[in-house]
Amino acid sequence: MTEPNLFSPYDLGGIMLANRIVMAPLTRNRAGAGLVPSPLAAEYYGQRASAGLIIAEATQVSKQAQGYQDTPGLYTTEQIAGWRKVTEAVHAKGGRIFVQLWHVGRVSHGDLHGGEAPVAPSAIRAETKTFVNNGFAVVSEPRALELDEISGIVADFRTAAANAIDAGFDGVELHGANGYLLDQFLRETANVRTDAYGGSVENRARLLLEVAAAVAHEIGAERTGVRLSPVSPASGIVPASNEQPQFNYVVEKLDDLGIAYIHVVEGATAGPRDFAPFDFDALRARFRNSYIANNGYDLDLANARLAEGKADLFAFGRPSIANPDLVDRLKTGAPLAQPDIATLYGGGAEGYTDYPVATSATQG
Ligand code: 8OZ
Repeated sequence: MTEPNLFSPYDLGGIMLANRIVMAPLTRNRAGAGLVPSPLAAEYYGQRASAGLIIAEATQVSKQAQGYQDTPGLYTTEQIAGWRKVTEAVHAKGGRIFVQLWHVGRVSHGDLHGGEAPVAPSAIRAETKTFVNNGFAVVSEPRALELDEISGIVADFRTAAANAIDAGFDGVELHGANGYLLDQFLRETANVRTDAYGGSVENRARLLLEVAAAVAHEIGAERTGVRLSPVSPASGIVPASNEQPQFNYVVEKLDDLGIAYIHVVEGATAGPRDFAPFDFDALRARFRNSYIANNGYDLDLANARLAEGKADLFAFGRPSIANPDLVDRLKTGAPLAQPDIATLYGGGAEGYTDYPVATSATQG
């Protein structure tokens, strides 16, 4: 038998994927009124259903979880109904789709919260901007979450995961990356708490692990994944000096929970892979289920890492935007289109559902 490659089927803990190519979660800021995914979202994800797995864009678990204008939610009946159209479009084409659940924490603006401060592990403002009122704005000063508020955040993730299954998703990915709430708790540069949720490797990991356990209990560990970005400076997070022991511990504990996968941004998100020293193989070695690798992969690097057993699945972000037929293009060697930066965030069909396939002969 020939060795598996990027185009070989894959058994993701009982969910059969047609290939090893994953559409990474991508924020597009096109939700409609009530932060409901629009009918265009169903068309957009349906067009990309030949990926082995789609991970739908970061989606709020609550109103408090929002940090940007027009990003979708999964906490109202209308949002669930909107997402159901998306999952039906993908499943009708034989695809599989998870959704990424997030709480942005401090990466937010008071204008999204009736003038109230966004919440964070500690009252430390991130050096970053967000997109609100049709423009970029410096994020607001956050307030530290009270200890008795934390169980409510865990419950919001659990409810949103149940809603995701109700909406027809095959599973959920918890956004533990890119400087958002769960990542903020992991970092001694954003979390200076002195209670059970800060002050040590174990304590900083507690919220992420409680959320993962609650979601795995609610929908099944085999339908639960977690995204991590150990050295990424995304959204103003400052990687600390202790990332390796912190993330080794997190992954050991996620392995104990038996979740389906970890999805690791290797290097700086959408930036250099060698941004900072970090042993990603040490995470892989600590995790028995699937490892989704992300950041700057091309076909050759992905196949090389697959052959070495360093990863099982490969998530492509920007290439998935401009190439609805990414799988075919990688297979045939057709050139990859580049996304139009001007239409990445917000707007309608332009730069969203109007990217063409390479040739009509390869349309599925
Ligand atoms: C780009 C713009 C807004 C949000 C991430 C969810 O970096 C995001 C995001 C990306 O994970």
